[in-house]
Amino acid sequence: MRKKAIFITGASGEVGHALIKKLAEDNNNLLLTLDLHPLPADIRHLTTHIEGNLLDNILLARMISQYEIDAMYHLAALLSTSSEFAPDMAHQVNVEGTLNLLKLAAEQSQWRNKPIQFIFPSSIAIYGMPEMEQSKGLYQKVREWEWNQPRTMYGCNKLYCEMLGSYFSKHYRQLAAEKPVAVDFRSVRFPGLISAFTLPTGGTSDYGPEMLHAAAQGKPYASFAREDARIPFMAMPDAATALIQLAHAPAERLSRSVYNVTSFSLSAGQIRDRVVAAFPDAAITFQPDMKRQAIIDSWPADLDDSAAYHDWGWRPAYDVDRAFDEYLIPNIKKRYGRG
Ligand code: AKB
Repeated sequence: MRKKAIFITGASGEVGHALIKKLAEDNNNLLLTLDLHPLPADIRHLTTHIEGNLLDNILLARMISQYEIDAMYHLAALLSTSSEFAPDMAHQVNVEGTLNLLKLAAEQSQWRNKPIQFIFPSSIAIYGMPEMEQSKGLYQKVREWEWNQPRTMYGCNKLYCEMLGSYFSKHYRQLAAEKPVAVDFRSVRFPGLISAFTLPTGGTSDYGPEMLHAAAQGKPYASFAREDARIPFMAMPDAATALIQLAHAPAERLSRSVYNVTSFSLSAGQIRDRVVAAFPDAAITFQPDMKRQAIIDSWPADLDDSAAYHDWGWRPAYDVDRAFDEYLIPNIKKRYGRG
């Protein structure tokens, strides 16, 4: 008899860390995780972990022979800066990996005559605003269907996979004699994420969390983003909540397959001010990398997440004050022994 499980890819990453903790709060959830890397020690006991590649079909087949997967949270991805340095690999991981899992979810939905849930984190990187002064300044809160012209490999990968997911949930095998049971694909577009417990690698919104963690460790930090660079952000616990809340939303309430979610919009200078207020000895300077800055400039200053609010009651628990004063600063101080 196969064991029922919730499957999480990219489990060793930042979102995986927060999501595993949150899902494990419910004892009924049996978690099965996959990543190229081992899990951080503090969450190892919460899940059955497989170290492996999501492009390894033999490994996936073996997994399916042992587990009945009800939901997949497909987090594995190369982030935006890393993807620019390794675009072929980004396409393999971000697109081929997703397609592989969508096919698996479709096959399992058919076998079990029941839609498998496929929860997919997308990103503000799917937006691309060509002329910062003319578009980013004018269009503050961007809606889901606007400015879908990414300028990064990662943004292209995410946008295409949103479309693939939607295709698998609506039209996959549409010409077959009998249309098979479809995958239940749902996606959120995340802003930059900030965690008190983990640091991102290879993203372009990393200057926010890097600034904060460096200051807490008493290390100087030179931001690769300009002081006035502005994008939306969200505290990591809200990212895990958004994924789970969307997974639990009744299907009939959902008017879209992809939703913006966000919390607060800050410039790099405003993040610096909050960091300095908490760590007065912080040595933060701005030494913009114009190439990475151009990517930041192409992302919207803020997101309109009203569709998520209307359809499934999305509201971040952490606005900017709660995020810094109640979650980030106290936990980071504890983490680095700063009082
Ligand atoms: C990145 O910077 O690549 C990510 C993202 C915005 O999706 N944090």
